[in-house]
Amino acid sequence: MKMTFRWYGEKSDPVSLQQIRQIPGCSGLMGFLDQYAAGVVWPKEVIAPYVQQVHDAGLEVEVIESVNVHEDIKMGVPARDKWIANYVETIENLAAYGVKVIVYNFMPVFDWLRTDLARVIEDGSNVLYYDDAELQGMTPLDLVETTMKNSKGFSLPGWEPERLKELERVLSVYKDISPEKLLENYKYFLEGIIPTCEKLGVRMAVHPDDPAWPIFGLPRIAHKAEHFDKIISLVDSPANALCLCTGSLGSNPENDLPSIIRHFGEKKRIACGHVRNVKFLGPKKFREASHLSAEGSLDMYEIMKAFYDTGFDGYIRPDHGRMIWGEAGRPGYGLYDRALGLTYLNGLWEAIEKNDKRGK
Ligand SMILES: [Mn+2]
Repeated sequence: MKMTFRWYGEKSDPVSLQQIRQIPGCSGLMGFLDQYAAGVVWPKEVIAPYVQQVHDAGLEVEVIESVNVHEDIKMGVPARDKWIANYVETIENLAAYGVKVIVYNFMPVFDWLRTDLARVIEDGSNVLYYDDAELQGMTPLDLVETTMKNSKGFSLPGWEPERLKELERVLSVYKDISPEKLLENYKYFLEGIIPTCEKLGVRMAVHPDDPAWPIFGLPRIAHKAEHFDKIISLVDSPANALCLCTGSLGSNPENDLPSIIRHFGEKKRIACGHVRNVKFLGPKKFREASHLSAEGSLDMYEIMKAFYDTGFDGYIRPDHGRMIWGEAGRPGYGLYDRALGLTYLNGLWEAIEKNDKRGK
């Protein structure tokens, strides 16, 4: 297992590479180039200096996140072939600089979603928060405006302004797209990219829907074990893998994380993990928490043990943290609480590994 840390790049992340380098037991990044809209080819001329900069800081960058899938691909319209060709080119360009895992999602229109980006909790810190009841009175456009207003000037992955221009038109197209149809479009996309991944030794890692249920009546097909069984069989290849995000899947208490990890871990279809905790507050209502088991609703020991027991040798990173110690930063992506989370997860792993090697 390699422990990593998400970084948004020099221009849009207040956290520096040197700070990340100083977190004990962190081997590298899950990196990101945020200047590109979905569908645009990530050029080698930009990837090369980015990777060099990370290496110069003493870190690896074998995972890249948020290579977003163009809406035309998800909607299955004829223009998708062009976007798939672009996607293939981005995979080739990333692979040329040592990238081994690409994280993406197949959520229509909306990426991850919260109704409050800075909910103050008992310890005085603030966290991301979701209450489905609050969403009921909102239109998708209301939600976008609120999220933009509360993002403190940082762009949020999946909420890039250029993606929002055509929001209403796109929402109306999705009225005629069933989950089955979306899955067909997904298969078409995978058939277009997986042969290249296999050739280059790259694994695609699909991120679960977040939260783990449909929103605004849009089809969503990646938020429970049965969904991922279907997804990995669309194209049956080790390159068609999962990014097991415990916080996203864990937003629904019906998702038993350790058993889901064991199920897909045994099939060797988990390429990477985002590991964090959430605290259930009611039906379709949760807030985020520190990584510690005791402070949320998920059992982080059992989660890490499931990874360990299935021989997981991919990448893990802490995920969203609280905003603590007066830090100002991108909601969920401050340095401090994620660094605490990382060392905690490393501590769990060390204990699990040593116990195992002693035959306990
Ligand atoms: Mn995640």
